[in-house]
Amino acid sequence: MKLYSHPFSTAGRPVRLLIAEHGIACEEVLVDLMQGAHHQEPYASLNPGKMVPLLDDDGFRLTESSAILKYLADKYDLPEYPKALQARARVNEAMDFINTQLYRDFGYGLVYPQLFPHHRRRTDEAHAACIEWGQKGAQRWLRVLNDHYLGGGRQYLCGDQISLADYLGSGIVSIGELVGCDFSDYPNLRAWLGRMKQLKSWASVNAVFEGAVAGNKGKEFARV
Ligand SMILES: N[C@@H](CCC(=O)N[C@@H](CS)C(=O)NCC(=O)O)C(=O)O
Repeated sequence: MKLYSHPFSTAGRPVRLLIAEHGIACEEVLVDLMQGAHHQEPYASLNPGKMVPLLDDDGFRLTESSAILKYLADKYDLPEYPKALQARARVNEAMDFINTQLYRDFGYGLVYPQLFPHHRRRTDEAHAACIEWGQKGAQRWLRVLNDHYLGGGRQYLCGDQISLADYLGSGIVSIGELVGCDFSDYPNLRAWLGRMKQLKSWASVNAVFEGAVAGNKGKEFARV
């Protein structure tokens, strides 16, 4: 089995974390996003969407981090994706919430436009409006995570057991650290992220990402 990804990738880090935590035999293939390798052959033909991650399980190719996490959990019978109907529905619910509501405003509205030149809007006004919109939306969705998903003393997004939603969620929430978010307004979320960072593989999986966080320290950004 091969995982095509990049160590910095928001969508790749949750998959790499799950693989590392469970010691799943999987070769990591670097797709050098910084050099545009995802737009070139041979990768462009493997994934017409030209994004990472991509899992190749003996010729069965799968994109979308959420689908890859679920596939691995089913294949290796991992407890992070419960089989009971309603428990599984809760995990799916949280993953969809994170991947749509939260990621859209937090990642694509607030964080990425401040970091990546190709996310810059055409005019300064349009750019500022995008960031303001993303910031407001992100605050709303982070509040839901903090008060609802992680309210009532819950340790993880779907209760007291870690699930795939925590893997996906910690990959996406942590991108706020690239623009200096410390999540002090969201104490349950902050504690949960700290809990995820205690996983034995977090540091090794996220080393490149944490390097980028350190490199942005002290810079001015709009944050939540
Ligand atoms: N919905 C996809 C998103 C994948 C994605 O956004 N990948 C980014 C890296 S985190 C990428 O490949 N970006 C390349 C580009 O934007 O050109 C998933 O969850 O797998």
